[in-house]
Amino acid sequence: MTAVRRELFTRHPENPLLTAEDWPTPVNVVFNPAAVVVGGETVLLARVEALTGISHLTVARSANGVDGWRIAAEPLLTPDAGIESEKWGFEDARAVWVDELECFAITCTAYGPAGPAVYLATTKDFLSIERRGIVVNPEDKNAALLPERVDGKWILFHRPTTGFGVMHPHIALSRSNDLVSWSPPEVVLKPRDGAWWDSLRIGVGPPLLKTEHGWLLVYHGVKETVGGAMYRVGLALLDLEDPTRVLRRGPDWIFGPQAPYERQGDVGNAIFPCGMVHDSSSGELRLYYGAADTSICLATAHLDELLETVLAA
Ligand code: BMA
Repeated sequence: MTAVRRELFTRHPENPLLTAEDWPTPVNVVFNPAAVVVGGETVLLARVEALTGISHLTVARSANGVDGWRIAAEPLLTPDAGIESEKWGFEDARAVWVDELECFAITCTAYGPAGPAVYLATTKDFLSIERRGIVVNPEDKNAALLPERVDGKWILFHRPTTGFGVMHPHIALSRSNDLVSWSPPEVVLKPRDGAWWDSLRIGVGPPLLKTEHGWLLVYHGVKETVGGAMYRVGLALLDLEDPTRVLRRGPDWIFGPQAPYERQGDVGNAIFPCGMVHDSSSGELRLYYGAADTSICLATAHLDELLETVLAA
């Protein structure tokens, strides 16, 4: 009997949920959204690539997180004409509710001539935003803040791509007392070697989820192939008190490009998750991801199954 290889996430039958066609103005693509729940509604903060090639971040809201999306008339975060370090746009937001601050922290990439940098903004409602500016200098991206302090400090996961010997960029974390100045990066998770699915570079997906077993890390891993890069998704579990300690790392990817809308697009074979909503009453996880740098898609899983899988690693 042939073993049936089953992915942990199930694609929503209505995928792709959002494309450029759904936008009120002409745009090239919409992808890689942050995802949170605000007042019972699902709020996505989508990366919108305009017909200039430059991206901004715009909110889409839906009562059920699947359809009936209402797209904001104006971007929430768009490059300011006078600021060099964001002149090529804002990309790939992650958002997390922070009890202590009584607001959501949005981490995204600000892109300018010096390279991509980690940018922080805060909001209470995704209607208006407070710009806090660049918190980690280029080249760095794929950032997510933990929702609470660990050992008295804020923890920011990010992915530096410069520095001596960084050929295969890894996931790092920095610590801060004030969300302004951050400690030098400490290594958390490195790409695996050789032919592994996550051998070229890796980065945090959605903000990490606190569970009784540790911080659940859903990350993207890239493999270089003769056909181009393949972006897939994997799991790791980090120690709650010392998140540089990797308790478990799944060997297999748990979600990879299969559907036509993931295989083909501006950048084919890319699954890039930036938002995950956890329904604590049902245990359901809704993973919102960019498909082929072209559309916004949804896949669901159960937290118990993910934990079971990663704990067995
Ligand atoms: C990464 C980021 C993402 C993008 C992905 C695939 O480096 O720039 O925004 O979705 O590549 O192109």
